Amino acid sequence: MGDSEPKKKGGLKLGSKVWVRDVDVQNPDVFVIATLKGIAGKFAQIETETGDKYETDLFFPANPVGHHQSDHTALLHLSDATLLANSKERYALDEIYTFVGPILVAINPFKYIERLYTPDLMGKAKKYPVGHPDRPAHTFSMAEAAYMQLIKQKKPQSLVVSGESGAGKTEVNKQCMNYLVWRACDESSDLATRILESNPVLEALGNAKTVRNNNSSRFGKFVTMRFNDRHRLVGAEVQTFLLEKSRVVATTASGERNYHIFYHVLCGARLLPSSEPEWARLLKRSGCLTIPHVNDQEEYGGLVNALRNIGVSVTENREVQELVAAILALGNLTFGDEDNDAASYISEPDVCTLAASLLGTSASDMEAALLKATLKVSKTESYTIEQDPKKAVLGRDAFCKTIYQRLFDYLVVRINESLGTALAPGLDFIGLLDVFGFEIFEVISFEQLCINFANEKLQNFFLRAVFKAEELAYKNDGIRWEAITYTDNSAIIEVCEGKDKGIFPALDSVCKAPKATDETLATTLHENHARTKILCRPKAGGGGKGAAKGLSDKEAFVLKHFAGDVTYSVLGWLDKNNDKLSEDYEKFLTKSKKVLIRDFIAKKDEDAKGSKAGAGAANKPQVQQTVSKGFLGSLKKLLDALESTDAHFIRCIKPNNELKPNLLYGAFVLTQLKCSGTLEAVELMQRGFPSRIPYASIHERYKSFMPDFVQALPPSEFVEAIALAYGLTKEDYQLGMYKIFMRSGKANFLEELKDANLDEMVPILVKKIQEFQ
Ligand code: AD9
Ligand code: MG
Repeated sequence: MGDSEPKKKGGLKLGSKVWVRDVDVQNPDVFVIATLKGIAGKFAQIETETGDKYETDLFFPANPVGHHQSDHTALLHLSDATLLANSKERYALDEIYTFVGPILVAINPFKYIERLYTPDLMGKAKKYPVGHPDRPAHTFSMAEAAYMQLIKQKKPQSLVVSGESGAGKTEVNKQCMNYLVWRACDESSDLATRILESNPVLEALGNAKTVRNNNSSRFGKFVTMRFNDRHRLVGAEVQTFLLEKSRVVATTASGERNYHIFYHVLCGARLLPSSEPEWARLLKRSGCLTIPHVNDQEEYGGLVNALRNIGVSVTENREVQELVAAILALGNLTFGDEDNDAASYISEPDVCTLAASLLGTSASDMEAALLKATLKVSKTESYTIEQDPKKAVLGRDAFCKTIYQRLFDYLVVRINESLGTALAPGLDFIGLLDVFGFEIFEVISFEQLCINFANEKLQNFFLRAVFKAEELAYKNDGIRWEAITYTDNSAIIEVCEGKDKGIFPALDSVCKAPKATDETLATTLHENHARTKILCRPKAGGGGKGAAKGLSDKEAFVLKHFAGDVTYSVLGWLDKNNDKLSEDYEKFLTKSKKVLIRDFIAKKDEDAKGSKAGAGAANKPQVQQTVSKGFLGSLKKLLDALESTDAHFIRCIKPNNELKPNLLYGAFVLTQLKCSGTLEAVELMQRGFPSRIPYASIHERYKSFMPDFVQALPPSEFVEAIALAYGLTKEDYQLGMYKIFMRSGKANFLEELKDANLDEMVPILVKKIQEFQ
């Protein structure tokens, strides 16, 4: 919502309470409460409770205190300020979920609130339909809405959960999953266990401690839960995106760890000379070895069980652990002096032998793969060269990253096999999306462009879907709906993926050009987009949030995202995009005696060999194409799937960066509401009938001010009578099944009711009532 809102202050009286943007921009609460003392043109004289007086046009009518609403749209006055005030009032009462019309906002409590997850609450979510005043603002209600719509519309549904790192997306996903299992899974089936046990497996491999979250998911996930024609849950399928595989070999940020599985296997499986994380170079570099309240030894037991529960055999289970241990062993190898040696050698032959045996190969094959490379001079001719230490390190790291990614993909396939045995084509589904939020860091690179572009696509999808949902909300309540136009973010999407000139296609063509460098890419991008105002040159001395200061236009570009300007450094993009494992390493893998490695990790052409499940097709390694093509392909698949659904959105919000309970910073929350498109969605609702106030709540609150005969009216007539008596026209509101829908700013009259002169009101009410009886 923009700051234009205060101008719609019609009906505000002197002496009313208003929110005013604090002159102190550092104030983490953003707004302070004040009293309206006078109005001159569009400016108001305001006095805060501490006695500060000023004149401003940045003020917002406040709602009465002590009447927090479980749906922001039920507030009398709806603005950035009141949305924040309502959120804060609720959060202080441990009411962490609030609707904004069809959207649910969830603020992470950073503490377990037991009463929010009881079977009783699940029962309420099941009992009360959308729009009913007793429907709890809860993830369960969102899952129920999706389920009911699946049944009624006979159409796939999705629950799209978004938010920044640590905002609570994964927890919300699990709550929705738990609800759907409770709601629709036959008790006799062990499907529920298999579905729920897929989470610990995916989290062990794909989650890590970061500075933002002790259990941060480093991949995107779309789980489709499948229902038969009796609406019972019969299976599920997991699709994953963009695993951050660089973490495997480059966990250097202090306070962060590598993937959980490394620590579990190191201390639980006893496959390596030590079970202390200090032993492994890949784990010790960041200096962060443990997570508070997490025991990696115990987690190891949980992981082995979870793997067994999803159907992984004892042998396979062991081979998975051996592969993980092999990566740790490989990480400990050094190859001589990087600055002085022309040819590399292995300084730790025992560790190399151990890595070879864990991978089921001979030590000599392992050594050759690490130290030598085949150089092709023509189609038929090639010779072997020795790697210098720098190249040996790069080759080893690429190998570790690739086999880890393939292990991850393989286990997703195994999970899908375990969840998909009962799947038949054409089953309806509810998709649960747990996707990384928009990222603005100090160093922004290719990975963040992928993430932020995915967010632009999802934002575009969100805006279109909010329209559809608005339409549905009006339809459900029997309200007339006129389509509203809005501006979307198609322009930036075109700048990213547009044919030829878009950033991703340009990257692919620069990668193919001989002698091209990262600088060539930057220059090409600036030339391609010289006329757009969306991709710009970095300003002198930096520019854009999170920009690494001082980057030139040969090294970087600025993109104007919906969530703000971001500077991207193009350093290393050509290598990142061409990320392929060398033929030598590929051949080496085929020599393994381990079934897991030979048959799956080394597998290059999935289609030729055929996947066991078929269900894991989305996770097949994209070997031959560029990273950018593979990413765009899987994003398209996701959006196609989402487009086929009715989407229900859950926006997760992080209240503070300290990960502390009972602490909420207004400015921080507001920024996230903006980035998630929630404020934009409210703005969109503003153009229709944004205030949707249940009859029952108006009746309850105001009836004591009314004469007896008005009190006795049914709630909807009661509300209409007084709305008309207060001068609202038929254009200003519509009556729904449970609520009155009012245009922006038209709910003010409810406040004036308390001061109404009944002697004047009664004759007007009688007349109005007679008119429509
Ligand atoms: V990331 O993008 O994967 O880094 P998420 O998924 O958004 O992130 P996550 O769900 O992992 O965040 O939540 C972070 C932490 O907040 C959890 O580990 C819990 O400790 C805490 N949390 C989140 N939601 C709840 C909740 N509803 N109740 C209690 C919660 N704690
Ligand atoms: Mg997560």
